[in-house]
Amino acid sequence: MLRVLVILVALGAELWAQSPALESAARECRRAGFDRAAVAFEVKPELGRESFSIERNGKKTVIAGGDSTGVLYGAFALIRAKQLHETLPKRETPYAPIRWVNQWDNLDGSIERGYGGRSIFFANGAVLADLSRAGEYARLLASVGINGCTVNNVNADVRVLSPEFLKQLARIADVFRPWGVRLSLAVDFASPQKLGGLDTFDPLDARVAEWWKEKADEVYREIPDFAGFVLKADSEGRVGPSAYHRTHADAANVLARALAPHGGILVYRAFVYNHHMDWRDLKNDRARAAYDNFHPLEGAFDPNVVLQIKYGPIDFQAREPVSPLIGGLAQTNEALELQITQEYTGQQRHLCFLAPMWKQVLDFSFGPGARVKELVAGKTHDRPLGGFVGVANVGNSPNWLGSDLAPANLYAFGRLAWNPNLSAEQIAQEWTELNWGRNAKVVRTVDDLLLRSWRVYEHYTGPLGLGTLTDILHGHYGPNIESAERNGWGQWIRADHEGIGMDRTVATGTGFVGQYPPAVARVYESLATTPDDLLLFFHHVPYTYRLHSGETVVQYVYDSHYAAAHEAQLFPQEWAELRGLVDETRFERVLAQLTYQAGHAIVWRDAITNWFARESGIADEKGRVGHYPGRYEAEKMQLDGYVEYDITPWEDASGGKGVVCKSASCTAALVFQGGDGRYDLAVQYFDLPGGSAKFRLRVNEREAGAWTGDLELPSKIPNGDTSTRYTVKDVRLRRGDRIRIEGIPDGPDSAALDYVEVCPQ
Ligand code: GCV
Repeated sequence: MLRVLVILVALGAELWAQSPALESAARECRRAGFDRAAVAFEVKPELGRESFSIERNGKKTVIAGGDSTGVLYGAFALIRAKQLHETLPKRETPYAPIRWVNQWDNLDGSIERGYGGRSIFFANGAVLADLSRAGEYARLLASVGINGCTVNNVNADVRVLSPEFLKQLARIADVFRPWGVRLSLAVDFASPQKLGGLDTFDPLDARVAEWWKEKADEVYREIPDFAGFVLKADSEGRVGPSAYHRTHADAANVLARALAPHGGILVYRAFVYNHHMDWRDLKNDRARAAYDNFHPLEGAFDPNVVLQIKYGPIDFQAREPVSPLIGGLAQTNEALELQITQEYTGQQRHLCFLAPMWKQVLDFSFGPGARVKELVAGKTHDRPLGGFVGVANVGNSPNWLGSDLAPANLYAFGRLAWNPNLSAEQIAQEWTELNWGRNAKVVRTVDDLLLRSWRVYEHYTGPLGLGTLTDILHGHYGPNIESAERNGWGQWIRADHEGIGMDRTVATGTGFVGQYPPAVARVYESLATTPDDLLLFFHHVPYTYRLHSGETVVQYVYDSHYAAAHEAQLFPQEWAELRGLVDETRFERVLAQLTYQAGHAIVWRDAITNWFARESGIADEKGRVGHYPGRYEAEKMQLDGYVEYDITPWEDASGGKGVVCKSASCTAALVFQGGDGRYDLAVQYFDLPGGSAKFRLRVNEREAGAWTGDLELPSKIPNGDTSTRYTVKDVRLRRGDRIRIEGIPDGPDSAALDYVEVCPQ
């Protein structure tokens, strides 16, 4: 009964919103150069919600939509086909009803894990007066078929539900509406108490239920097409039903019942785990948490509840196995949560196109007819809701995400949510042609960079299923392997001098493997069948354990890091070939980004390989790790004003040390000991935020380079987050030349240095 009600009211809301989407469709077609008389629209409900067909009728192109949003999607499909010179799609239906983005925007205008500037919705505790960017965002989302946007952080501010704020939020919904994008809100579970003044937020208390009901009624008075609430509860310090010994189903249902009469849905995040777990207990395992918490509640959720499940059991790492909870539900609606914002995948400073990873997730099979895409879209069991949620975190930077290549991930998310059967290659090509033009060399180069980038990133960060190996306690950016160990966060890799990896088997480990259906569990339970890519996620092995490839674990780590860091050096070189073929502004920006990435890949390579060498006591059989011919450590140079500084963790700097400038200006000098020739001169320095230190590089008295350290990187101290490389190419050097760096600090930026490397050309 409730299910029927949900659908009927949702249709009612759609009729209400019909004409703005049709107007948008007409405007978009005109904007794309279609003659007013050349395109006709019609609404044919029999096509189905949000679906469209495109037909030629004489000289006219007729776009029919199952509803007005369907027409709008048809218009965008027509425009895309025109721009890509492709044949027109005949008929399309979205794969799943939920195709949402989440924004983790705070009301002060900051964005949690956002790398694309400030919020386009909020500043100083209020909704922005000018919402034109928000409207443009909705247009962008609609162009790839996204139909919902949660505008505030899942770590929700209770004020969003206050009467005055709801009125402001209604203005965002107004600018979304013409694009078929429905607004949703993340809410604080304690709202009845914190905002409503009740003495409880117990979900089974009738007063609490009534409070949520009245609140939902109020929300719908302000925003008639409101999509629903998102709830993060009992997770990472957020309050939840455990405060009253209630279940997640109790929590979800009380909100869901308030929303149901309006056709709204309640999206409940399955990202629930104990972040104070005892790391000494080898049976403890954060990966188990989602399944352990939610699987027992099958059948207890109302039909308008959707569980939003992160693709992996930990947290958006560069590689994880698919969350077993996705395959473990048959009666509960589910949505797959992917992360567009590159929290653990390079924060938009590194190119990391995620579609190839997402495709592996979507195509992962729990058994016949039970691939992830089918499960989350509710195709396997009779589940009315489901789909895809991408954490986007766009900001006010001109390119939305703070990088000119990162929007490929937003595009890919939308396209896959619409049709997960598209290939990563097709999506990359579409995005490239739409954004960089159709020059064959440009398309080939950009596509190739995109499609290699995830594997490259994975291989100079955390391979073999170890997770990203970044600093999990702070910025989630640079290397800090042991930050994962010996604390309650549960991202353990269980490394010691003998071996590495979490034993998650049923036989001897945490039993996590047993959460998969038997056919899948058999693969992961056995060392012989676990894919190398996930080996250390599932098993603890000695460093000398041989992979399927024949290499030992430790040698593989060395080799893959050298290979991937080398490939990252090629990225800016390949991009440089496009000079003159793409617009100069973006060309230069991308070149700077890829050059930075190439330098940071070396930081990663050295940190991970040195750490493995020390921990395992096993040398690199190719003699590279720990041996850096041409490298001069700053702390061993002739220093004037600079003082030695211990880097934490030690692996984040060459030799574990750097130097910081304690005066108005400092110098570090060395005498070149190599042979006469032409070299690239690389200076590894620490670009600290809050100031723009200046550097000058001289060979004898000749200036070879000058630069400013003006990046805003995530850490305030010299470490793997801030370590940055500046390279001057093709410098003529003679034995005995004096190479000198002058650093001029600026406020907190102490012009810190790690080393100079003289690299033969
Ligand atoms: C919004 C990770 C992130 C947090 C985020 C959390 C979540 O832990 O680091 O910033 O919080 O995931 O998804 O809720």
